[in-house]
Amino acid sequence: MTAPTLEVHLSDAQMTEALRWDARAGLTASPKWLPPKWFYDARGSELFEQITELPEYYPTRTERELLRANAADIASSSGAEILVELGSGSSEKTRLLLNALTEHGTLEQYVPQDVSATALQGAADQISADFPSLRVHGVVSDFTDTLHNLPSGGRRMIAFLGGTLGNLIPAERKEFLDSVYAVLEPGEQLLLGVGLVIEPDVLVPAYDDKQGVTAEFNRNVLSVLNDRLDADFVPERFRHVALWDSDNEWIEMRLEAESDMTVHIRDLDLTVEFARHEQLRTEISAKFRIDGIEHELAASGFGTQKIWTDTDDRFALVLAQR
Ligand code: AVJ
Repeated sequence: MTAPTLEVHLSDAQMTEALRWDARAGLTASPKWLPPKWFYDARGSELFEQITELPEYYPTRTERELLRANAADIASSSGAEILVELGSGSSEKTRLLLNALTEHGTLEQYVPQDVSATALQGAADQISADFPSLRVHGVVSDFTDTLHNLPSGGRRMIAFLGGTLGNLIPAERKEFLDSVYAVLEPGEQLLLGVGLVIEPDVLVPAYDDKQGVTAEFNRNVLSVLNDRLDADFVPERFRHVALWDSDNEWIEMRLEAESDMTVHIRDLDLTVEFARHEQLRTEISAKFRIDGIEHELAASGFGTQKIWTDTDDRFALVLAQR
């Protein structure tokens, strides 16, 4: 086995700089917002792993079952030599794909990418140990600006699983799909995992679990600001809110101030006032319809090769080709 290599495009300093920019923009806006990528420090990544095991959070296990049932089919529809995975996190579900692609005999290299260096290092080490013939090269970066540094020298498939595409608003999704299309060669592929529009009484509890793990995950973004920007948020004074926006067909997570509050973001020299019950938007998680996602892919030039869905139509794997 060769040890995995790790490439860091997002230094700690760049990360802080990006956070400074986002925090200033989002916390001085009305309504206030923060981008979801800041959930994932070591603690946040750990909390997300806990979320994936909650009874209410169906996406991870549904996608895992879809991958398990269809990995061989995906592998034979692909023939990829390099698997690039955006937002790979723990790479747990990817093993199913890696198994099928190595059995299929084509795969040579796995390139997991994530914003969380700790999650990535752990995943890269484990995958390397379990797939000794595979070259593993991890990339620490923001997926929206990683695409320029993609490895080449083999037929590539970019996997973007877990429904993370839904964290982008439609204009950002268009920009993202355009740039994926631009870096791929004709015949190369994109494998998307997307949550589908389902009944709100299944959807909402997935983002508002009984044990309160999602609430803690949500509030963790405030601890990230405290740690990185020397802010003085008291996370426990914010209530977790998850709601289904039926017009936009997305889940929105917010943090609601329980009382009037003054917060200092010392590294930004910024004082932020919260009125009692004021809400800060921390994430959107859009859900898709099959014709909608095909349409978005086509608008960026992709052809849809194949779609797999679970029996309850809660989640879809979509294989698209440039
Ligand atoms: C990792 C972005 C796919 O949107 O379902 C889980 C993140 N947020 N619970 C999602 C999340 C709240 C998750 N993604």
